[in-house]
Amino acid sequence: MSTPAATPYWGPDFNALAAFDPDIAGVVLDELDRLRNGLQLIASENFTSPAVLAALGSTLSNKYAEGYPGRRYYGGCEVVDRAEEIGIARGKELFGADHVNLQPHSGASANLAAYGAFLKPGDTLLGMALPHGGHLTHGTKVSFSGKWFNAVQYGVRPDTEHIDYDQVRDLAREHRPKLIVCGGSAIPRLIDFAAFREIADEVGAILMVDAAHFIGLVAGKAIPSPVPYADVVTFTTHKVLRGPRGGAIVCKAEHAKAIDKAAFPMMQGGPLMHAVAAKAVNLKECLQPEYQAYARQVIANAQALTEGLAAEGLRPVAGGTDTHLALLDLRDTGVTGADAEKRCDAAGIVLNKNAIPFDPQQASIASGIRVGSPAVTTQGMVETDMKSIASLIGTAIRDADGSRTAEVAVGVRELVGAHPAYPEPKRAG
Ligand code: DSN
Repeated sequence: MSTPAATPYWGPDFNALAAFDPDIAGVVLDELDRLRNGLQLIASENFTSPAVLAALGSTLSNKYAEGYPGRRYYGGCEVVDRAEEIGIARGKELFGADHVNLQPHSGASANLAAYGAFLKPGDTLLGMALPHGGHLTHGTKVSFSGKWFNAVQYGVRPDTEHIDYDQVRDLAREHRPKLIVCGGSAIPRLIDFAAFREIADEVGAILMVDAAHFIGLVAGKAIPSPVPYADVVTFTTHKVLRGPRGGAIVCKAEHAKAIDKAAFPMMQGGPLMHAVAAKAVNLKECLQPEYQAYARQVIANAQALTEGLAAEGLRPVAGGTDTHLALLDLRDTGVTGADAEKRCDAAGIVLNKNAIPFDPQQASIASGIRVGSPAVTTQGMVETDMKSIASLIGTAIRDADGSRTAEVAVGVRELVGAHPAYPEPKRAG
């Protein structure tokens, strides 16, 4: 049998994988089945296009390209240079940005690079607390951000569950952070970037926006952009944006050198050039007019889903959503987030338990769930489908003994059957 390395190979070839490694081919097919047969409502997930997947599965994966286009530490980079240059140009155009770095392997890596550009160990950063909707890398004690820096945390107001800008200002005045970060993973409402800019300017801090969750909505011109306000914007490329799994950074020209040096060589070695190329493909997709329609529909769907869930007795945190995600307080139903996640999962509805602000439960149980519309919108679902999904979730959550799981699963199959995420794969035999 020929080894994969000896086989002439130029791109994705599922038959080669199936012939050589049926175990992993089976995993790939089963995961495709899982995606096709369930409702994917994880707010941070989406379905990438075949074009993005083709770039990801290409021989660009073979190339070491430490450095930046035209300034590499390896020979033979003249071809992959083109992928990075094209991607950077598209990113600048899409976001109106001075500078783009497509090399971070992930959102956490992008954040580490941004901190590395501006902070030294022990410096103070002000970020949103994870239990209020922030992110691990915004100063949580278990992450490098809370271990290496003096992390001060703000949250939301108890009455409105919107970001408490008075608290942000008070903490900034008291602690004089070198960097303020806004953004997070469970913030349903728009963030007031101008307010953050004003506070950062008052205390002389760098303003970093972690736009991972909502950068796709910015790319689709469906919500305001943080780029004019922030010194640096970090994001992942695989959420609403719909690109490959990975990270990216855009920043003002004056910070370009510091950001590039922090991404490489401070924080990473060789970039993943297949992922960089896939990011470039995705950025081209985002420049198409259809993408703007997609971004608007993502929000319309999230709002319809939230209204439907409210009608099922689930309380929308912060009163609703302006974005792609909603956080629902389940306490009126008497069901925990963990149980709700399990019951939905049993019927093919994939979502996650999530802490709500001031949650009386521990995070592994949680009083809430988080739902998002990016993936189902990619499938072509619209507001009426969201109402059906809300009703299925309501039924699943209240179904303590599992007697209605099969009925909900039928409803799920009907929806995904009408809007397949990907074509049905051909299985051998
Ligand atoms: N884990 C991601 C999310 O689900 O929001 C954030 O990093």
